[in-house]
Amino acid sequence: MWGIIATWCMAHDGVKEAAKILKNDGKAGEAIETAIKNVEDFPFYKSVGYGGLPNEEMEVELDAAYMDGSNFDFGAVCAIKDFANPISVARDLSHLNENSMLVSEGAEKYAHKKGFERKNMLTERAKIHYRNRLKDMAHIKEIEIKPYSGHDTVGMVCLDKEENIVAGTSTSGLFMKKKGRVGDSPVIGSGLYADSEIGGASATGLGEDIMKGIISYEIVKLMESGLSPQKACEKAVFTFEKKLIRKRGKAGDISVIAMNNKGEWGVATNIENFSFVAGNEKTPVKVYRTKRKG
Ligand code: SD4
Repeated sequence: MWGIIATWCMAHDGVKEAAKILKNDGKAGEAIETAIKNVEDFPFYKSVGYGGLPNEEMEVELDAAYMDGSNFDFGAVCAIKDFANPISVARDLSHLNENSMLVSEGAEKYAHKKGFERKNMLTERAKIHYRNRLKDMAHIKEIEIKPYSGHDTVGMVCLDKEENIVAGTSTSGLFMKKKGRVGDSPVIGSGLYADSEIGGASATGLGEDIMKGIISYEIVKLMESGLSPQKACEKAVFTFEKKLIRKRGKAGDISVIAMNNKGEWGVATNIENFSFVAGNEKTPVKVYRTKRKG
């Protein structure tokens, strides 16, 4: 059985490409990198790669991570600038035993040395969004930082025919974030987790809250205890949301996807509208739209 699931409908074309690879006996790692690069390369997605919305200082700082559930290879880049495909750098780093998570200049130096494609990731369109936001902000006292709704982080879980599970993420993080801010997406256990003996999970939403719940790891552990991917996603999101509200009076946006090593998938969200793309050997890849249930 092969299968793939990804956050947000923007992942559709990339997931289709990945599904072809998986169908033709390709590996989960290759499939996920291909799919995420497709999203990173498209200029109109505002929260990932080229065209991603900038930080307070009008710089596009990107986060990405890659985890191979068969051998626990893990690599991540945080706040990397001027490279076309952060996911590829993260995947390359994942083969290292040490130094596999690099930030800003360190990540850029590594990517440059390894010959990854350099690119100015700030588009004219993103500059317009930035300037408009500055104008809006002139009218409010405090900077309000919100994930750019509807077009968010790409998170993916992929299962190949050899039962390897790989998870990956890529994001420009929150629009107008502070320089150097890192969210959940490149953080193991939070933005993503994969264990081929069980399954994988990934999250999108307010990174600061997602990290407090180590939510992707939690989902994989719940699947290990026998829960279906769907039940595991629901339990992780809603139990943690309740806890956040108990402790802090509020909870940020949290949406999650998961797939087990049989190709069964699950999703849960605490927001009004969440879209995802999924498919497996038996069910063709398509976009699904879901709502908060719980
Ligand atoms: C972050 N979780 O940087 C990412 C952003 C995101 O929906 O997923 N937005 O916090």
